[in-house]
Amino acid sequence: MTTGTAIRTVEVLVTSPDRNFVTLRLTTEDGVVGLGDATLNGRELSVASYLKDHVAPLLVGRDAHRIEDTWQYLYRGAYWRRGPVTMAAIAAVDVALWDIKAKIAGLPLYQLLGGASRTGALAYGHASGRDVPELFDSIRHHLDEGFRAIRVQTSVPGLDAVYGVAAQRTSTGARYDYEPAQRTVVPAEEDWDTRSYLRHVPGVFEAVRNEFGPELPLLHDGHHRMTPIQAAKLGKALEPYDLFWLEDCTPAENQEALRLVRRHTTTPLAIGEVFNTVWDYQTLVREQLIDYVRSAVTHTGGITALRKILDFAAQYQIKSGIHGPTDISPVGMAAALHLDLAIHNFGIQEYMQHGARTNEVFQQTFTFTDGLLHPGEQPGLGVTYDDAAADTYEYQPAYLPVNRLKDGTVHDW
Ligand code: GCO
Ligand code: MG
Repeated sequence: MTTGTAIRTVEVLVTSPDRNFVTLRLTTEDGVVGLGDATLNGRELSVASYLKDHVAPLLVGRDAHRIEDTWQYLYRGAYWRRGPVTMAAIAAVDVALWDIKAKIAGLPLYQLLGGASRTGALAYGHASGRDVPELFDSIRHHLDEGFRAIRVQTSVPGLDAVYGVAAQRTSTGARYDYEPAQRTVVPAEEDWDTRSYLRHVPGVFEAVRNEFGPELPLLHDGHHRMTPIQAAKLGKALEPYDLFWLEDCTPAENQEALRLVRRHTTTPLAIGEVFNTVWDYQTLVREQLIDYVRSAVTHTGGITALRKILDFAAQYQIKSGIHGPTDISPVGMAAALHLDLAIHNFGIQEYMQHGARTNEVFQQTFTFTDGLLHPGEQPGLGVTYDDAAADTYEYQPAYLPVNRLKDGTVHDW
């Protein structure tokens, strides 16, 4: 090892511009800086502690070039494998090391991953409405912004606030917008009724198709709320509207549930934003029960691990649909964009724009042109962290809501 590439400092940075973010910053003896995203929505401080208390001491003095070895060391060396906290921490280290390696090489990271396989990554935006006219306005607004694929979420009559719909009132009276995590000490509660949802959603997609025509790729997120038979029913009901995908139709833990869904519908299925290793995909990929892998770089152990998952999926013609909500920081998004550009089995990239304060903390080089995202040509990830801006935003407790059925039973959110 040349001493210059040994890791000299390990910093865990917590900031809360528009929301909470945890960032890992590694600096080598030569002064090369690498960033990694360790943000786990609603559990941010546990990853910060994992990194600070248990990982940082292991990194100082290690050769920053040894990415695979460091990954295996942190994964196998912990003995307690997997889980979102561990895998977000490993992801942050992994991405920071890739950032460093690419900077040392003087290349944008995608070049180290094999170079560009396309001119840019097709992105989808989030349109939503409390009723059909509001939804149409939101879709038009996204088309005007340049999006060429749109996720459609809608309110459901009789329910107060539904996941993914902007401008609703939350249980605290605040406006529910693009950011589902609310800055409260105790999670807000929302209400849910799957039968009302199933009755309402197909009509909304019919209206959208009639208004916007057959070409526009449309996506929908079921957000883990259906049983397998309910998901099968929805997939079948949506077939005439030719969805790009139906996401997270059932809770993700039970991979076998997808067999039942698959038997009944040709609506493409996407799953995996809450997964954290390749093992969560074993049955889904081998039995070809899904069409898109939804994992984030940030929650799946980084570029090293997600690349392996996507290569496994590629053998079965399953494509990527990397998770990109606002709770993935610009560092995690940049990592996703480099991967999107390089892999062969790219499908689509989720793109929820960050707010102005976040963009002030994280200076970025990505571009969004004609519906396509591109990570830019700066060596490394193309993101720098502005300490002065970040330090003005202290961590604030914020949680995703909890769902209850009408009779008070807790339901998947
Ligand atoms: C999506 C996701 C997110 C999650 C969020 C939880 O498809 O973008 O479902 O909106 O709810 O990432 O932290
Ligand atoms: Mg989702």
